[in-house]
Amino acid sequence: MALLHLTHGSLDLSFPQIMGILNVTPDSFSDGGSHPTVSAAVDHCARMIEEGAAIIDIGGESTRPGAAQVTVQEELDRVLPVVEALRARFEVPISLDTSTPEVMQAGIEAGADLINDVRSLTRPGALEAAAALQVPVCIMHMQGDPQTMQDKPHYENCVQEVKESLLQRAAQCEAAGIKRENILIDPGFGFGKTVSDNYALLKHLLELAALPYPLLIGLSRKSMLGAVINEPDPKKRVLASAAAALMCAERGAAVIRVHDVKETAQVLALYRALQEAR
Ligand code: 9MG
Repeated sequence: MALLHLTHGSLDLSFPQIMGILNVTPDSFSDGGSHPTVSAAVDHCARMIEEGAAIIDIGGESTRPGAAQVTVQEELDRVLPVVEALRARFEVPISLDTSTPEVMQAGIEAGADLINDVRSLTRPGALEAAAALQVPVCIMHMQGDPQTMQDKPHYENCVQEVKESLLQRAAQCEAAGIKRENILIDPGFGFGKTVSDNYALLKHLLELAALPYPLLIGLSRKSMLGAVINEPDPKKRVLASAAAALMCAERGAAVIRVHDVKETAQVLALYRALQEAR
């Protein structure tokens, strides 16, 4: 049984686990500004835990193309009170969606368990901070940076290049002192990828799941879904998100990062029933 050891409990990765998204940003692409107070944010987490989230991912910086830049202090002011309040009320594992070393340090001290960095610990000081903290990290593939990544993504072979890039970055993390059992990898759906790149990655996800690191996946409400179902409003992509989560579970995802926990838990219950059928 693959277990991810965390300060607050552990995650059994032998079956896909749900990571519930909590954006404490005013401008996130699908739920920006939904939680105006700390207490509203914690109530939303309570609902996600009740619905089946095994871990909560808290982020204070939007990575939407064109999103406003935040200062370190702004990010700390958004994230820390929620981490503290959530930790005071629940034992649930908490993930920090951040690229900022100061937020990693303060967030882990406030009770978070894992670092989820879409920039793969490339900001100055991030790799060293994560290694010193000795907590699990999720490193994600992105071509370019959030401001420009969707301008002209280009690959000769997206699946191969994403795989090689993740393996190379994971090796650098290990060389910096992060334990192999503390590294998760993520192909970064929508981060510097065309719609067809994203579907190639989804189709060949098993190749990434075969690598020696658990696979975390985020495609909840993303535009790759909207492009196929012709739905411009992210909030109306719930059914497509749940279906995509099921596809990821079937292709070896260990953690699935979602907005819609209840619907995802339902499809994963079906998946479990199928897995356990004789
Ligand atoms: C913060 N964030 C937004 N999308 C994401 C994704 O696909 N994966 C991970 N790990 N984090 C994400």
